[in-house]
Amino acid sequence: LEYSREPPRNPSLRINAKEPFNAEPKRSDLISSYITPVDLFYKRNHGPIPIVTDLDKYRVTIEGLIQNPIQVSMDDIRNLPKHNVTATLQCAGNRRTEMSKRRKVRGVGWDACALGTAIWGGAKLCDVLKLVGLSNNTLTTTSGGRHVEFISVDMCKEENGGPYKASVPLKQATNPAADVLLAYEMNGEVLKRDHGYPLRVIVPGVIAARSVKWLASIKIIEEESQGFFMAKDYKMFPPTVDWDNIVWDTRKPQMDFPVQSAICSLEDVTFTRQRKMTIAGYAVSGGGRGIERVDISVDGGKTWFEASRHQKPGIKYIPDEVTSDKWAWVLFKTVVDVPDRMEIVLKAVDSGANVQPESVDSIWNLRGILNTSWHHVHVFNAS
Ligand code: MTE
Ligand code: MO
Repeated sequence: LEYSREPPRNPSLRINAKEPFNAEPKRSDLISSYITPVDLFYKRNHGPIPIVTDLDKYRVTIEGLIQNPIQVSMDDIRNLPKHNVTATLQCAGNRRTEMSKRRKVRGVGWDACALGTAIWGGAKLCDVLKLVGLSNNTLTTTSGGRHVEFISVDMCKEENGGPYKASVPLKQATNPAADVLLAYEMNGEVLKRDHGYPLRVIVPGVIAARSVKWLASIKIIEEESQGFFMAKDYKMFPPTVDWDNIVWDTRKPQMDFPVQSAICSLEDVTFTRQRKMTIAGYAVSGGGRGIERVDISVDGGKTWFEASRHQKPGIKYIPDEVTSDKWAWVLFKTVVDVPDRMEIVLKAVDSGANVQPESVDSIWNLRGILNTSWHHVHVFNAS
């Protein structure tokens, strides 16, 4: 695979793997704004970044278990109603490094910044699928299609040089309220190559592995995509399953991500000379479940208080309101006194009253996905 034509990147990113390029922003950079600037948005790839040069010739094929397959151009997509959806994308591997410290897992190591929030602009997939005669909220096509597969143009080692693939249920793809997009803009700008230029899928509330970049075709299929990243990766196994006894078919592909939070104003071990300190970070949950509460402890988890949280100014959480921030994180902040030493612990609660698990042990899995355990930071006062 050829890595000589990669796009320019912000040098402040922390590189976790060079080829394919995998990088995340510094913790303090991640929470410096509610909307993550494109150059600071984490980048997660499985091959070289494709180059699409001739937009006039670019077509997305829509085929499979439907009556009339078609090809749509970029103009066709732009002519559909445009929607802006504020959504947090989170890699399932976020906080993997921490999980691996407990017991070794396989995969690219990530700190706590393999996520970001952007305003994605594009057409709703449900509107695109109307072009092939599928109406909203379709469960199955007349020829038995129940899933929508997205196929890219990039080349991945895991697919033996073939393209990256993933799928979502047809019911979700044709549901206007699910806000699944074919996005051509990120934060009001033309999508950058790193993030899927010219067109990518955005599946809000779902692990970002399903938001396929550099979209080439859409296929209506019977069962979930058999692509590597659906069938042999990104599945949540119990701690007892290891590489010698794994049976991939026994689990469903992971879709929604669970409630997550992390402290980003501090490193895991922090030395300070100050008497007051800001604790700030993010909390986010999948499936459109908003954040209900962010709990902080400064005594290792014995006592807790609630941190103030803020969403995008002017936006309130309105259930079922398409343009609300139900797909996006909240940022939180609190100021505390600093004793000689303290152990800060963080956990969030979502609108479904789901709470993060206390320790990594109960959720450890061999691929190191979905580490949502309580985040701990140790502070030592050197004054
Ligand atoms: N789409 C393609 N075509 N190729 C990829 O390697 N990686 C997936 C997803 N879509 C991937 C892809 C994964 S695992 C993640 S976490 C997100 O893209 C990362 O999106 P980003 O690089 O825009 O942050
Ligand atoms: Mo990912």
